Amino acid sequence: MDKNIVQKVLDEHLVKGRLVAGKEIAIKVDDALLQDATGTTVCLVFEKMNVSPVKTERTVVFIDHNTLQTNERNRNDHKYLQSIAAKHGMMLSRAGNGICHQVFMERFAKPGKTLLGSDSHTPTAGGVGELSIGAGGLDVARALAGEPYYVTMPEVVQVQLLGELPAFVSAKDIVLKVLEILGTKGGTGKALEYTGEGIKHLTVTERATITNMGTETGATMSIFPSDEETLKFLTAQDRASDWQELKPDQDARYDKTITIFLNKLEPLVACPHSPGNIKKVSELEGLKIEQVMLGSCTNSSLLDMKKAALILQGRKVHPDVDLVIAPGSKQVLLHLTRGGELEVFIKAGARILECTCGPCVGIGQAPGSKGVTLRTTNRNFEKRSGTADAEIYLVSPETAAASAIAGKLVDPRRLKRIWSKGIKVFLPEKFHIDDSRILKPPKNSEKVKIIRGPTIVELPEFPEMPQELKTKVLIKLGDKTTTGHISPSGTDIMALRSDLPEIAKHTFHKDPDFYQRAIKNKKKKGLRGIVVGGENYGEGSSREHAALAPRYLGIDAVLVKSFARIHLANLINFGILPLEFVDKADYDRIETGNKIEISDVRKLIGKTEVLKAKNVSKGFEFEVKHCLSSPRQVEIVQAGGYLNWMKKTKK
Ligand code: MIC
Ligand code: SF4
Repeated sequence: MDKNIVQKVLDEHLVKGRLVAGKEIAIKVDDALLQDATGTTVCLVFEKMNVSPVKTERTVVFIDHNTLQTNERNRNDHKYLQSIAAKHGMMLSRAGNGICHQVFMERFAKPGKTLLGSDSHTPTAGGVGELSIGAGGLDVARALAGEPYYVTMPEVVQVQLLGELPAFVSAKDIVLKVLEILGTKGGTGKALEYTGEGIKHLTVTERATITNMGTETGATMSIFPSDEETLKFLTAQDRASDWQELKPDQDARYDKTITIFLNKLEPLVACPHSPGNIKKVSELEGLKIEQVMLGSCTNSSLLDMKKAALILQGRKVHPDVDLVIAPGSKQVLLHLTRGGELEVFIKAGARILECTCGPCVGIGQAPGSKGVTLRTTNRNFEKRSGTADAEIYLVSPETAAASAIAGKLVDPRRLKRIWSKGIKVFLPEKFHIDDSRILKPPKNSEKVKIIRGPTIVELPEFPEMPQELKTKVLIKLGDKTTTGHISPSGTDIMALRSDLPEIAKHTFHKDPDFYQRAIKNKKKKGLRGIVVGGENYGEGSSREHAALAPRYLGIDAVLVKSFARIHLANLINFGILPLEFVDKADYDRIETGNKIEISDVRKLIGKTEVLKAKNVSKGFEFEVKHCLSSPRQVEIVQAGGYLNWMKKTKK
């Protein structure tokens, strides 16, 4: 049978199951990516598995998120990660070397391989043709221990790109169009495979912008073919030998096709507070802005930076605007230095930041109250910038640069007055290669001592699932609750990722009483907690603290209208029962404080999907279904989480 790219790569890596959409499969993981904010938990879990060295072919730990070091915590994490990487055979990219997805694309991604990363934007490497998936830290730890990755076989959606982009419309606008079509839920359970003659006009880094932000549709992965362009990029990175051709067979079938006519696209913008809230830039022109940020794993490549530099050349950033620029990697920064673009930025009045995630996730450069910030990043969730009432608009580098000069949102096509055919920038035939900030594990790893500062706290043990579910609704949330709502980002709180008791205090931070309420409930004998939510609960980041912290606070179940993929896996891995309403109207009949019970739940989840729940406080019964899609997942939740299950099954 003729296969598409997703089927080809998965078939080659299949360990269990059949490639039937909706069914659980297990695949071999070739490469793994960790970043510091999620990586400490990956490593704490990995240590409990008693395996060494890691079994993946190539594993890279990146220090790119928590790098402000406003107290000892960040640096303690870095030292722990550096020593544990050396101990167990992982590479480590030091702070300042670049953002994980950008550096992985430059120096590691290989067409046809599989990559699992403890960061939701891991699919970025799909721009090079590596089949890459973002996952919770526990799943990544298991991959390091040599276990296959279990995932639901996605439907494969062909995204056909036809024609060529008009002047001043860019790859970011393509993926914003995909978001307009699919929304932030439409990609759930799907893989987005890009095809069509329009692809050949896109460089690898432009493709990576598209695969990066496919995550915002909820898609499991996004992937491009590996072709001449890919070979050109890998050759320029001195990695031509990593290339292999990867394309769909002639009569490959897809579950669905989306066609985008590139010639018809125009600059788009994702408005607050969702990446799916897409409008045309031309409709919003004139919106006053106070900050522009160029960077993040979506748009920090050399190509993006060069385009912005060309627009800014000889011009000044508007006096009311802060333009902050974070190049994606040291490699990018070096080229900007040599090519003179850095000077252009400085003369234009930009503020140059370190090559890290930074403002993208609220680590520095928070806007003022009600501030409007225009960013080339991928997420604009409420509060993500660090300012509660700020508004983030997501745009292309062209729109960002043109607007920084104007002091308001402008359609970059206005620049056709200067460049009638648009701007063209070229990538070097050979990139400057310097991997000296990527540390390789030493040969004598037995001598390496793991540096465990006092802020690196062991994970606690969790109890098994009780026979009966007896819970109180500790919080009721609406649609699109992101993992950021559950466990926030930003400098102060992300610094607590290796200290569960501390970070747990910030769970559901919008409700300042939540923590105390949960602690009080936890002390009551025989009563546990339940969280009630709406559609796409847990969208956004892969951070497992959004499951781990509620678990620590005595939450046994989460009952929602629907779940986002990675968060659902995290709940199961940490032993929280994921439940969905059978009739979504029942959501309206439940309030915070209600007591919800399910009799004999532990036994029943192994027998039936639909369960009878009782709202004891209001005296009615309703149906829920559990979201455990295999006997293995049932056993994991019954055991109280993967680590308990592992101990039981490996005895
Ligand atoms: C994000 O973009 O939200 C993050 C920060 O990179 C997260 C990971 C984390 O929370 O540490 C992600 O995308 O998974
Ligand atoms: Fe870093 Fe932002 Fe990319 Fe997350 S989305 S990896 S915070 S740059």
